[in-house]
Amino acid sequence: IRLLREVRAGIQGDEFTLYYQPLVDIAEPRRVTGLEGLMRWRHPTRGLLLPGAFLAAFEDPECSLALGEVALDSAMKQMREWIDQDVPFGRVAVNLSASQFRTGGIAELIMKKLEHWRVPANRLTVEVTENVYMGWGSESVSDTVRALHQLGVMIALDDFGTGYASLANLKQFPIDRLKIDRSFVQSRDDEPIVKAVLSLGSSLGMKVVAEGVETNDQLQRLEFLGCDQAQGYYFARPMPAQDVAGFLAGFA
Ligand code: G
Ligand code: G
Ligand code: MN
Ligand code: NA
Repeated sequence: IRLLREVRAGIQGDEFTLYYQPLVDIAEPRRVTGLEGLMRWRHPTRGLLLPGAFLAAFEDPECSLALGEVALDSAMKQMREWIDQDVPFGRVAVNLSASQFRTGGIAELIMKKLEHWRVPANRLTVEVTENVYMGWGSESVSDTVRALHQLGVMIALDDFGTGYASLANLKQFPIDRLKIDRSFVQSRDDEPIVKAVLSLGSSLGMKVVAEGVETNDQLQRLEFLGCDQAQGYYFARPMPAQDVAGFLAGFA
């Protein structure tokens, strides 16, 4: 409760910002196809905080909405700047929690902000976890996902394999990308799971992203298995926006 109060004050004080981590095509040429925006809190006394320190705020109805707006605004403002400067960032993915998604009007909010920042919808990806899909019996959530998808916003299913999505859900809703949770990517014992997700993705026409790739060895395996994209410390840690243009220029 104290946390929520501090988060609200931090939003007022402009203390929240996005860091960006690249997503890379595994097949040659290894291009950066997009960035995931990850929230950071420049806390006045505790330094730079990761979402783990304020996860509860993403599930509080009021705070989560405000944080979602911060994330969408800062991502789109940044995309506008990069577009104007010809920075080849591809797309930017914004994470939305179940709570942010359940609150009605998120599709309208996103449309409004795309218009305001003059960012084409196909530059935006929305990442949702499987928990969002628990509400997918409910009309509003599926309508929202469909509306976004129809606009051209890409829908990515985050942390895939760790949550509650049923295979029926997967087929029923317009999901463009599956992101394999890093726990599976990093454990050699879990390679059968990685293979299963890749085969599921390929039969359902979804590209698959491996998260948490830290070593060349992991990358080689993923390439051999036919995984589409990778994200992880092997390529880059999440970085502040001002480092992105330099990173992209040096990436080859
Ligand atoms: O760096 P990392 O610690 O950034 O992120 C930890 C977790 O927090 C991840 O599961 C990520 O999806 C989540 N997360 C990061 N930024 C946001 C955000 O802006 N909104 C929501 N809802 N979750 C986020
Ligand atoms: O949205 P999601 O749950 O996928 O959040 C990604 C989280 O994973 C963030 O906390 C991010 O900082 C973290 N992350 C990204 N790449 C790596 C990696 O290579 N290794 C580890 N351990 N964590 C990573
Ligand atoms: Mn994510
Ligand atoms: Na993830």
